[in-house]
Amino acid sequence: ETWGFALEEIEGSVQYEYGAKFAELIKQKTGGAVEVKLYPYGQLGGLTDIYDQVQSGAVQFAFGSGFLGGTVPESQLFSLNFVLTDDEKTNTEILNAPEFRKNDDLVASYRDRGLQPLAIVPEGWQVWSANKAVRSPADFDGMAIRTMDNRLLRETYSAYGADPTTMEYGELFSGMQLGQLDGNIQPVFAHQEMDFYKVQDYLIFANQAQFIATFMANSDWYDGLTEERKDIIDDAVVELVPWIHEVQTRLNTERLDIITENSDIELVYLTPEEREVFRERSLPVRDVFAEMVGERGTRLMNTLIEQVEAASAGKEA
Ligand code: 6CS
Repeated sequence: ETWGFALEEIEGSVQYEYGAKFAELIKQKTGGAVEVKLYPYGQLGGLTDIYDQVQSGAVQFAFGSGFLGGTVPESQLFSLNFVLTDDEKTNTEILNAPEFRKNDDLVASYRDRGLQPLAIVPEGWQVWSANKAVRSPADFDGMAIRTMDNRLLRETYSAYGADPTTMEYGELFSGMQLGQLDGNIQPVFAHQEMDFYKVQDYLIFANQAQFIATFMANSDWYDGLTEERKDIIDDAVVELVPWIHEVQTRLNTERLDIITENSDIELVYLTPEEREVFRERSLPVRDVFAEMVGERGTRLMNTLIEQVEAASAGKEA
């Protein structure tokens, strides 16, 4: 038996590493009865084609991130800036605790669209790239920055003073090279493996948000699995939470070294005061989210905010 797993990223990426380890665990736990076949980005078309294929059951699993907003509007929750803590490990734990990962509102939002969410996978901080140093909203003025295709990101970057532009992942390199785009937003590993850093002069670390993807299955297919198989998948997903956190932090660190060794790109780290200006600008976008998704999605956002507050209080105590 073979299960197909569509990735939004190429070989060597965080999603690929996750997929490869998931395949290994599934093979082991099913005694070799199940092979998981990975389809890296590009093999099944563009990003939204991936979501169509998991919805139709052409593949059993997929990752969905920023472009998933058109399919599962509530998933734009993971595009909100300055909602999670400043600690990546804590965020990974909050998002994958049963209280959130198995939250009724979260699960229902995906299941309404034929999808079963299985895990929430942070892949590293979203880092800006540009041809100038950006430290304030004034620096973003007139900048065509590429965002993934969802309204929440467009509203966020408009609030930051930029001109958000959407473009498919695979077209970004030439978009920047040809000057159609002035800036981009990616985790470090992606700036490196997609060669984006070669056509940009600055990497700007604002720690405004992490890149977060949902690992999901076709819900009809999932419902038809035996309890034993569902447990096998759940066990693998739980094992992968700390594992992928280690992998993504290591990959992002190593890739930053590759970038700095192979280019003259300048690294800019925002000060707490500079970050605060963007944080304040991001707050009204929470209301945009609430208005877009209605009661259920708003309740989910509030649940997440409460869990973040509880985790932060716990750390301080
Ligand atoms: O920017 C994008 O479109 C893509 N970036 C990453 C790091 N993963 C998938 C996503 O679609």
